[in-house]
Amino acid sequence: MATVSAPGGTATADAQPLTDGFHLVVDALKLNDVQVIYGVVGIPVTDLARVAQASGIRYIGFRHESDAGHAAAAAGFLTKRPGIALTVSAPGFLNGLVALADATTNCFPMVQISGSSERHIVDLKQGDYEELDQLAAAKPFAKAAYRVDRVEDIGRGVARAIRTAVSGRPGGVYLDIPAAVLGEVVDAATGAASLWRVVDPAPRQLPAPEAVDQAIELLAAAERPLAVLGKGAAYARADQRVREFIETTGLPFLPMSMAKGLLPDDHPQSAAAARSLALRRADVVMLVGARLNWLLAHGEPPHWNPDAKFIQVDIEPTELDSNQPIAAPLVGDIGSVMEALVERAKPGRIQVAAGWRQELGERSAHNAAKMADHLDADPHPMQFYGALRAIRDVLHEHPRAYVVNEGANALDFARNVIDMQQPRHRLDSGTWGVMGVGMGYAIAAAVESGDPVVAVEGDSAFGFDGMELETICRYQLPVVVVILNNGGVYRGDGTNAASADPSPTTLMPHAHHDRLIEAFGGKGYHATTPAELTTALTEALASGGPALIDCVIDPTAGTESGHLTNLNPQGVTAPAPDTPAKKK
Ligand code: ADP
Ligand code: TPW
Repeated sequence: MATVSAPGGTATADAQPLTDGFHLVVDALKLNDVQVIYGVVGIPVTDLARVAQASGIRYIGFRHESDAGHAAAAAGFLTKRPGIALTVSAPGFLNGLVALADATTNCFPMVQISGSSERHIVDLKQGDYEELDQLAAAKPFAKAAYRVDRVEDIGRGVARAIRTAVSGRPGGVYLDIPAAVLGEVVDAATGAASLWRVVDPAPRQLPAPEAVDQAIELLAAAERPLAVLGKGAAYARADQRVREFIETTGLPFLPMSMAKGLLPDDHPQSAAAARSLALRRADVVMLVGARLNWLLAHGEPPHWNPDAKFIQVDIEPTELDSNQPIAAPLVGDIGSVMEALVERAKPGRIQVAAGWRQELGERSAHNAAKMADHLDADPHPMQFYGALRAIRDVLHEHPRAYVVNEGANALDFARNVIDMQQPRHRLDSGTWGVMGVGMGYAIAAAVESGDPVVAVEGDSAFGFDGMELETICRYQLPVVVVILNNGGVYRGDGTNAASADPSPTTLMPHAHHDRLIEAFGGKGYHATTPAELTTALTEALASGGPALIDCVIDPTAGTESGHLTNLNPQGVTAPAPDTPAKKK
């Protein structure tokens, strides 16, 4: 049998040029502009990564499939094209599934391509190497799941996966390719003819003019209007149109965490520093690519004005009315909707009363002054605020830098302190509040942009994917990981009243995470004061190479679950929480 060793197939003496499933998958991805694959190799996909590299696609090899999947998801968010994750059968596939589900939850487009074992053995449960009905397993967790059963369907499967991932509400798509299909050999011309390039994978979806007018009416009649910008608005890459609408109307706006920077955080219309007041008082709220889910208290009092009327701009019609009545549905893609709003709102039609602007402005100034007091205090041991002020100030010198952020307190504090000036430059735990996205997101941001990345991590959060430091070093990525190390899940000062073992929230006290990166040739720093942190971060960013700063935070700093303490259920027999250790 002819061997197939080069993309597009090779010819033997007088035979037809041949190709195989591996090459066809790669050719189909290339045809659809895929430039990077994030994955972990093994049977049966190792050659797929090799063929991809030989074709010019970049393959980034991870240490765990979750991290590769999170990287693909972040790449999807950052580029508006589906990120590609590659996994091996059964366990590798399942490891990747968390990220696929998370991408779907976050509305990020990605495709998890996984090899799988022999179909006929799997289907009769005969006990194959890494046997699992992966298609069935993926379905509940993905926007869609497809399997390619014949080599001639590879082009169709890739096209379908790409279109499904990015069209409408974006999400995670699973594409199952059994080993036998990857290894199947066909003649190269037939193979090439079976591939196609997806035309306009995420077509514009225009809103109906009367729906636009209805929303304008509502905004025009409002006394205290407010726009809430979500990560869907950041994803939509309609930056100018969003800005034009907000600025021509003068609407106060609140950015959700991953929409920070869509308009700069220091924009005069930002109501972020008066968030609670804005939610409680607004009478007409325009949601732009933001769901009324738990992150927005489901639109309910007492957080929200009980009489608030909602306008919702979203590409997904079934999202509307999921929590509150939507008085003005605006279904369409954000770019088209914003364009229509600007076109149809006559200049001056929407006005924001000076009193409302003043009310928000005064509360913002008051809250900013309170925050400044915290930031300016310089207690020892270091608190979250001191560390974050140092990080914020260094980042002001690096406007191109991406910020990745996870943890509980580390997330809550950093979200408020670190201001963003650029759209899509902040990636965080997202809709599910997932720990362990940090390294994958940081790697994707660095790979996709070439710009520096600062990952601000709780020490527990970092532990979920810390081995990817090796990946960061192997690819020499400009990633600086800052660990806000208070020695615990949440706080680090818990003693255990129930057992001689460490308390459930305790992590190793005095851990030197900086030594981990040194094992792989990266630069480690240990900082115990904001000044040391400033020096370390400045130097690390200047070097352009991989670095980790272990930033020692007071173990008593922070609260259980950060801002979400109230979500911990309190049963009748709730055990005593970990008690803070007595100071010696
Ligand atoms: P946040 O967490 O920032 O509030 P969500 O993830 O809850 O944001 O909401 C994002 C919303 O944006 C989703 O409902 C999704 O359907 C929507 N969306 C995503 N892309 C687009 C787009 N291009 N146009 C319109 N809506 C979009
Ligand atoms: C995949 C539960 C939420 S926050 C957190 C955990 C384990 C870590 C908090 O400690 P950290 O931050 O990172 O040190 P800080 O600043 O408060 O000290 N598993 C997954 N996701 C979640 N959200 C959890 C567990 C959790």
